[in-house]
Amino acid sequence: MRFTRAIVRPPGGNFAHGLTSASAGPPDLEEALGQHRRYCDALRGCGLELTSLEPDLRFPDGTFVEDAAVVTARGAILTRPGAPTRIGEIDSVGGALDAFFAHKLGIAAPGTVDGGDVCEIDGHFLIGVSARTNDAGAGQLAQHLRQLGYSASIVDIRASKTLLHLKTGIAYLGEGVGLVGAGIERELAPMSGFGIRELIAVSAEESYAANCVRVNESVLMPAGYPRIAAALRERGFRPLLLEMSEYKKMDGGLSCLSLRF
Ligand code: CIR
Repeated sequence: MRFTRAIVRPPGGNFAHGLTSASAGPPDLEEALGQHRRYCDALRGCGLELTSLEPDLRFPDGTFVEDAAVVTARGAILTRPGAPTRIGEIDSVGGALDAFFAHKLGIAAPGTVDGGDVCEIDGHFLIGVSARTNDAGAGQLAQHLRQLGYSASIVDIRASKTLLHLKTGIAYLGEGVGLVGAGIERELAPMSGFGIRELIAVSAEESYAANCVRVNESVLMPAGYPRIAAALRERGFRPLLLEMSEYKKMDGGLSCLSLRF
């Protein structure tokens, strides 16, 4: 799918108060803002027009806009994030989506969904049940997606202690090629059923690079993972490297900093 727009939100002054399981120390706000600016420049360089939301100090994790919605070519679905501190993030993201989508679907209690648990593979949506997305939420989302004319399947990743979200461990890059992190191949075996012709294995040392995003002709990927960058180049992809160190400290992957459509 060709993207023309994205929604982003720079981190606010209390970014360091967000949720994290990493023990890498607090993020440096100035550094994080610089990395965010370069991320936005990269999206613009791929031809996208950006809507940038104001930081909101009520939501220190609000920069991870991808978790608040699932946006497809045929419609947008507001999520209901699984972390109680993040549920209110959907209001401003929903407001921004109103400019582009006439109708939005939603996830109702007791369902929870984080957008980071949703991976599109050419019109098929893989939905991860995780610590954030529950069975009820995944079921509602699958129904909404089917209503929009897509297919969807649910994969339980709760046994994997290393994955916050499904897309922490997988990415679909287009042309039948995906990335899959080490040690979760079994959980993600269903991926091979949906037109995937090659799954590139990401080693444990480069596991953070399993979260990449294909944006038009480029693949945005975190800097510092040379083997995956080389594997992408070998296959004719154009990796665009972005420093993500401050977001990694907050358990954030590269994909979660934007909603692309
Ligand atoms: C959280 O724990 O919710 C945030 N600190 C990180 C969310 C990252 N989201 C994503 O990878 N989709």
